[in-house]
Amino acid sequence: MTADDLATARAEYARLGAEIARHDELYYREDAPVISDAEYDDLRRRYEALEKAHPELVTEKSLSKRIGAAPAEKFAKVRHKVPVLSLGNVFADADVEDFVARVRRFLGLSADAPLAMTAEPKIDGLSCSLRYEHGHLVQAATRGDGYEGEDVTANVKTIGEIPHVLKHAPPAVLEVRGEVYMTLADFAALNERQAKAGKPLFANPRNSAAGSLRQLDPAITASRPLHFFAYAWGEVSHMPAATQMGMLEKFKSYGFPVNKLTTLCHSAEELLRHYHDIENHRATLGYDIDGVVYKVNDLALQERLGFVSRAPRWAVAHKFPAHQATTVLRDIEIQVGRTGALTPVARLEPVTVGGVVVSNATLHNEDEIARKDIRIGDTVRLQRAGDVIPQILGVVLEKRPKNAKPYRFPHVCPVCGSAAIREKSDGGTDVVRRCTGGLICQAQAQERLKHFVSRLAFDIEGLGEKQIEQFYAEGLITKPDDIFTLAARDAHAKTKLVEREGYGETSVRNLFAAIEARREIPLNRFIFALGIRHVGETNARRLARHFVTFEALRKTARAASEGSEARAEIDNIEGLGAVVAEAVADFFAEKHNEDELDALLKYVTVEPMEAVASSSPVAGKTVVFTGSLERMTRDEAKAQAERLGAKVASSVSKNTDLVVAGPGAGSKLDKAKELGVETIDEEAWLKLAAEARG
Ligand code: 9MJ
Repeated sequence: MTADDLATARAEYARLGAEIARHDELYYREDAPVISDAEYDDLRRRYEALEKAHPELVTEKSLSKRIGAAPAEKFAKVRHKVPVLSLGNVFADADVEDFVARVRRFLGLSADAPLAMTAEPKIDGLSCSLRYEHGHLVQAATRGDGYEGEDVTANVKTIGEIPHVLKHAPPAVLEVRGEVYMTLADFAALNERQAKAGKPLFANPRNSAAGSLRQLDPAITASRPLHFFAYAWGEVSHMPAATQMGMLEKFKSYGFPVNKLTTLCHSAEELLRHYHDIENHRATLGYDIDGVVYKVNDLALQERLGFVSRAPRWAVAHKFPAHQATTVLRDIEIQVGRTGALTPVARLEPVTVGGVVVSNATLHNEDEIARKDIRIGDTVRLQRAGDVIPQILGVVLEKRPKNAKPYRFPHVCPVCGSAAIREKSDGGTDVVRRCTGGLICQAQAQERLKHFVSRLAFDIEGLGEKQIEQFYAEGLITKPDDIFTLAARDAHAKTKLVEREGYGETSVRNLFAAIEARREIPLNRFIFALGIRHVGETNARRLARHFVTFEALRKTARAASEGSEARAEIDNIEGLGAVVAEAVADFFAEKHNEDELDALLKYVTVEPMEAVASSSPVAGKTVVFTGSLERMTRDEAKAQAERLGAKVASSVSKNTDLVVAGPGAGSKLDKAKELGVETIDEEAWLKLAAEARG
């Protein structure tokens, strides 16, 4: 080799190195790659080939030598020890009165008994859970799906307002939760910098806070001015206060910012007064809030109130009114969903509503279009509240063009041509028109696959809606089990995945690894993934907790014909009921669903539901309450039993383990005696519950 050859190689090596570094920067730091994975892999290959041919080129500065040259591809997952709560929303003043009345009713408080509640501004940022051990920040995680978030410790440590070490003797273990946010001024300045650098702009302060925190490079987070307000907690080794207000004061003493506008109120009237006060000051705060959160102040009462699904009964978010605008309806398109529902979607002349450009809105169903007499070409009034899909409120009749035609809702599926019908039931005619094509309808099949891989179901990284559409169109994935044979088929395929537009070796490898990782899946996710009607995340969890294994659920569901014991068993699971029981039975009665399950279970292992980790003597038992209770309301008793890991049923059967009978108990008590089921009174129940709590 001549000196010239070596000089050429050296120049090429330097050029490639710089180019790869630039693409790393674009990909990892700016979230804006400009080349495909395949092109990137090719650059890397050429770089490595040069190193092999000319080892003398390699220096300490070479990409292959740089420790941590390629940042971690994604954040590690963090399982929240205590799930992060979500809040129920209300919009109207009357709903706030209902909330307070509901709390009083649940606790059995009279209208004049004192009940203190906090009212806190609802910060529109990104919720975050900070774990401190012996006063030191050891982990920070995003909310994620509430059960599992992302480890953003390094990034959070760059936020000046978040203490690394706490003051004033905090509990040994303390998880502080709150909102990371960006001020309006900093948001405007950041967007100005983005614009100058020719980079994409952030839509609002919340997105920019999220984008800034979820950076793989903490140096970028550090360059973005983020703030924090503490308002809640997760795991705490011993509670330092007995009220919400007391906890906020403690947080402040430990060194956290807490929101000054939080006040203690004693009635719905006072809550509303404070709400309207905050609403009037909203524009002068300097940061975005989207409502006011009300919380029962006494933590012992919060404990008694408990939860419905993941939302506490003791708190509610009172949202500010939605933003409105008017625009022109260009067209109505029909989308066919997973269950065949035909949903009309309004295609609109794009318009800004509360800072967000809207070009689509939901029209709900055909009755809604008829009732509002919405015609194509009409000028319509539009509303957007929080992060819900924009809605069309009605038509501005004065602006109706002469040629506007009433809309005729299709009676056949626009995708597969099958009849689309409105089911009749005891309650009348369903408002939703559904395609009767089932899985022959490509839209339904595709939507079911999208649901199957979605975040709360199989959650396969790299296999989202876009990829499902692509693979479905090519016939590569047309049913769930195809996902798990994709890698094996690809190994023998004529055209391999890597040769496809948008794919490279890295992304294909990652996709196959992500699929592999999901061959084992928790039961609740698996049930949710099946897309059974009326079985969302919460009901999937209820079924999983009740049946523990998939085999047990399947056996009962198969036997759950109308009027059977098996149907009653599902119906009786707390929170389910007849409609869900019927939907579950219907799903397992369909041969194609059973075939699909058999195919899928060849590749997938469903993990049994973890037993309720509790020393509670009633964990896993089925309890029935009957007669009147004197020390607590029926709702509270049920909630308490569930917290102790028991299942609460509404009727007594041979599956019942324990009946709690108060005065006036009638036929249920008789049945319990007849079946020899253990029966106790309210006093004995309360003793049992106290022992269980330790
Ligand atoms: C916000 N976003 O400001 C809660 N929040 O409490 C306040 N969020 C909350 N509280 C329990 N102030 C769950 C969420």
